Amino acid sequence: MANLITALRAASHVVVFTGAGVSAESGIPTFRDKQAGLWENFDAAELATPLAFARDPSFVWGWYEWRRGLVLKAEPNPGHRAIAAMQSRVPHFNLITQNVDDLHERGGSCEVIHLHGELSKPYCEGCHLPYSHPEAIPDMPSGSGRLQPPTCGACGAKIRPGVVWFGEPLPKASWKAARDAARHCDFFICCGTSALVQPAASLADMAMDAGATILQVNPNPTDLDSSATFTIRGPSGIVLPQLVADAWSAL
Ligand code: BJW
Ligand code: ZN
Repeated sequence: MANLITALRAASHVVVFTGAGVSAESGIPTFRDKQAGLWENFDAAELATPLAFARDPSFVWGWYEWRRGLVLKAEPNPGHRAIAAMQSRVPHFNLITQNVDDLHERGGSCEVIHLHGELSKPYCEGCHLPYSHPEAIPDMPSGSGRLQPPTCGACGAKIRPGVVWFGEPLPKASWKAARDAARHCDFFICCGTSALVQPAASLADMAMDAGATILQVNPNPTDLDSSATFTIRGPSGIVLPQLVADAWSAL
């Protein structure tokens, strides 16, 4: 642990790479958790595909609206805040997230690199025009969980969630920014992700190849266990604030 703190303090470029586990303590289910209520018999990975939306748009749109409602009511947790605090303590910092919520931003982080899109940025599947959600928190879809997606005012096509589904490319600019950050950092923190989904998970390998120290924070084992320089087994809402306190409170 002393070596870890020494390396973190000495780092000139820190990258934090987050996944769904960071928002778990805010009440947002992780991707590979069992889904709740109406969606409990569905695998999230099967709903997050272009094919699922094409086959049953109102079911998939209902699922995303339910999740958007959860996020709107959720608050950032101490893990989000610790990451924001880190940003002001290191010379060069990047936050890369796979999460589609805005809890990092609401927790005080800025210039967040979103690799898998954002729930708050739906767009037209036909002409790609952005769509603005109504202000109000969506009512939980009742009964079947279905909600008809809105249609585009310009071309009439369906509005789709502003997220990256399986089989779709990551947003070019975000992916480039993330790769550049991973290849140039000297300390890479991988937090709350199963590190199963590509190409995002390859960022840790890029950082490793560039010689960075890799710290993993996760209560459960992952494929990164064998290659990370350090692993702290625990929830990010506890581990990250402690890490910031240990590294910088005495400065
Ligand atoms: C805690 C905690 C606490 C719990 N504290 N931790 C190479 C090999 C094999 C397959 C592929 C490959 N390259 C590409 C693929 C295919 C595919 C893929 O990776 N499949 C895998 C399943 C194998 N990838 C893609 O399709 C990607 N696109 C692509 O490659 O395009 C190529 C292309 C190029 C050009 C033209 C066309 C195509 C796109 C991937 C998009 C992923 N999208 C999703 C859905 C987003 C929308 C939505 O949210 O609905 O993104 S899938 C889902 O997984 C979501 C997440 O961001 C992502 C990662 O999940 P994450 O965050 O790691 O969550 P979990 O649930 O897996 O893990 C949570 C972790 O938290 C656990 O470890 C817990 O222990 C931990 N935890 N509590 C800290 N308190
Ligand atoms: Zn349109």
